[in-house]
Amino acid sequence: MNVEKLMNDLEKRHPGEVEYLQAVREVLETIEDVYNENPQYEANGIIERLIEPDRILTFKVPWTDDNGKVHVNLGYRVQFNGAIGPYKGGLRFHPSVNLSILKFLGFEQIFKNSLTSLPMGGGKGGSDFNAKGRSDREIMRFCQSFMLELWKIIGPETDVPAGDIGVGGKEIGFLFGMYKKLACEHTGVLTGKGLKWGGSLVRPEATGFGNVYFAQEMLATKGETFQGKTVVVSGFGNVAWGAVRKVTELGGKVVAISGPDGYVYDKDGISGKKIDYMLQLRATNEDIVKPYSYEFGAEFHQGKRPWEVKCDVALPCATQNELGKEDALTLVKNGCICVCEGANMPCTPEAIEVIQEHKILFAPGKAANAGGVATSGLEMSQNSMKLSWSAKEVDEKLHGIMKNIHEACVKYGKDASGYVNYVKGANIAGFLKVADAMVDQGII
Ligand code: NDP
Ligand code: 2IT
Repeated sequence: MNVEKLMNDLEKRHPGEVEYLQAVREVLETIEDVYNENPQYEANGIIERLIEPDRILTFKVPWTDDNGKVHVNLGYRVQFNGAIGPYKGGLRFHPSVNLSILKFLGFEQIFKNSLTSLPMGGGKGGSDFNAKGRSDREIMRFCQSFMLELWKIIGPETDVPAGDIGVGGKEIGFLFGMYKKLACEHTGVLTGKGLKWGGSLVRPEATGFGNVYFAQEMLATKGETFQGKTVVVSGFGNVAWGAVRKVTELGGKVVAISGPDGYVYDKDGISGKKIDYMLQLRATNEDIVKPYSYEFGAEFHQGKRPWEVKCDVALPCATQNELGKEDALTLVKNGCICVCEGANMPCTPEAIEVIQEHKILFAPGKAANAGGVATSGLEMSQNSMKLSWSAKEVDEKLHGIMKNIHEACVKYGKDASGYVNYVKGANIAGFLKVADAMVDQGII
């Protein structure tokens, strides 16, 4: 494999798709040795086939607002790789959505889903729709219009979307309702469904819980636990909420959460009803975290990121490239011992370099946030069997999956000095299974 040639060719084909190119480069650089040691991969053109999606559906999404005005958004579904199972991955509704972002997310999803050990291929979709300030009826009409196109290429055995930024239980409900009407069937075509109509217990908190289970395993390699640790979390959405809950349960103290408007510093720790309040904040559709500060008398730092707060553990749970080199240097200076990504690709490559150089524990999202999609996989199993597991059963399975992913990262990522490069470990472990499946299935 010639990484530079592959990257040059990819960049020529897809100029300006920076997030996608960033995600591909990281994988190529870490799997290069394993790839070259297995000549069957080169012989089958595995990497050239893996870095391009199987197909992309692009469509327009016209909808009418409450005043009768017509709006047109763009909708996408990227079906990246289906070697080990139906395409699986979330839908993101956010004004910043474009093909580069969805391709980076779909590409990462291939390895993440492989790591879960469940039979799921990689995919992602979404729209540049902005829900901020929109009424529920407007969101409903948008979701219905979106599904009017999407339903043609999804199905419980072909492609199973779920939530991501801007898509939670409410949107999944509207999307499911429209799919059901169009397909005339009630199946597990989406995950993250309501508990009364096919959803799985623990799915809402699964990404955050899984992230903290993973961090717990990382800390254990150093003989550490969450007990008494100071933790900083970014974001205040689905992932952040679950992470804050689990850290608190394990005896840690979360002192900061953040939104696009800035961060909140609560020296007493975010626990109990303060965590419930995070859900209320999110549900307002305003996307600001500031109101937390007057509700609970905490400090609010306008326009700032939370990484300047001294902490033992950092959990970036908002969005891609939100933690840069300077932030990483600040974390190191303040004695942080573990950075565990809850979001997808929140740390820039330069930040990861700083963290790894200082031999601080670092886990990439594709390993450490896999609990969300893993529990989606468990929801699919329950839907297929037409039964529901208890919260305890799902949580135990989730916990077991996160421990296994950690083990796989250690197996493929530990270097001669004993330091675990989780980025390398996750990429290799995730890649091998998919690559072998592609070899078995022929060049198609
Ligand atoms: P939410 O929509 O609940 O929260 C996301 C938060 O990030 C919002 O506050 C949002 O604010 C902010 N945000 C989004 N895009 C940007 C941007 N470009 N710049 C600055 N802030 C931004 O999403 P989730 O909690 O579901 O997702 C958070 C992260 O976790 C994402 O990276 C997602 O891909 C990842 N993830 C989610 C999983 C899930 O099951 N939901 C599973 C695994 C990973 P605003 O809209 O104002 O920008
Ligand atoms: O990034 C992710 O893994 C998700 N948004 C969850 C995907 C899913 O299918 O549950």
